[in-house]
Amino acid sequence: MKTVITFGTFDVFHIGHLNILLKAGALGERLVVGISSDSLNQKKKGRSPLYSQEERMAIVSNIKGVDTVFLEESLEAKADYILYHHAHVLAMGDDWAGRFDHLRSLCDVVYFPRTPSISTTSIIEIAKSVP
Ligand code: C2G
Repeated sequence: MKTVITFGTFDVFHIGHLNILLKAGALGERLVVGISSDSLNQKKKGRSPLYSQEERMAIVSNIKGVDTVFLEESLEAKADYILYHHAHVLAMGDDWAGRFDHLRSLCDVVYFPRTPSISTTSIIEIAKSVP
């Protein structure tokens, strides 16, 4: 069975997140999603997500087509996660283009175009600007 793996924070879940999960899932029969932990976000973005890791895992695990979710504790551990989950394909949005090419010895690596005009940051900015 062809397994696809993808990673993300998926904070304030939106259509861009749904689109990449659907596109990634269409590449195989089993979709595994690594949800970056609160502490990893604190490290890489300097702030915690609005939604906790438990909430983000609950949302993503209930999206149709997602078979397994797990906590991504380190950005550098992708090879371990790919091997552990027996992934044949790593799929990511093209904001990460080129960043995971070194994993091509382990699995196929696919970058999808990001969904335009939507991001967690822009949603938070709009919400803040509402009087
Ligand atoms: N995405 C997208 N279109 C958008 C926004 C996001 O296709 N408009 C994709 C991103 O490219 C990524 C996935 O949705 O593949 C999750 O995005 P984020 O939650 O922003 O994930 P990020 O913080 O980039 O974490 O190890 C990698 C990290 O865990 C990725």
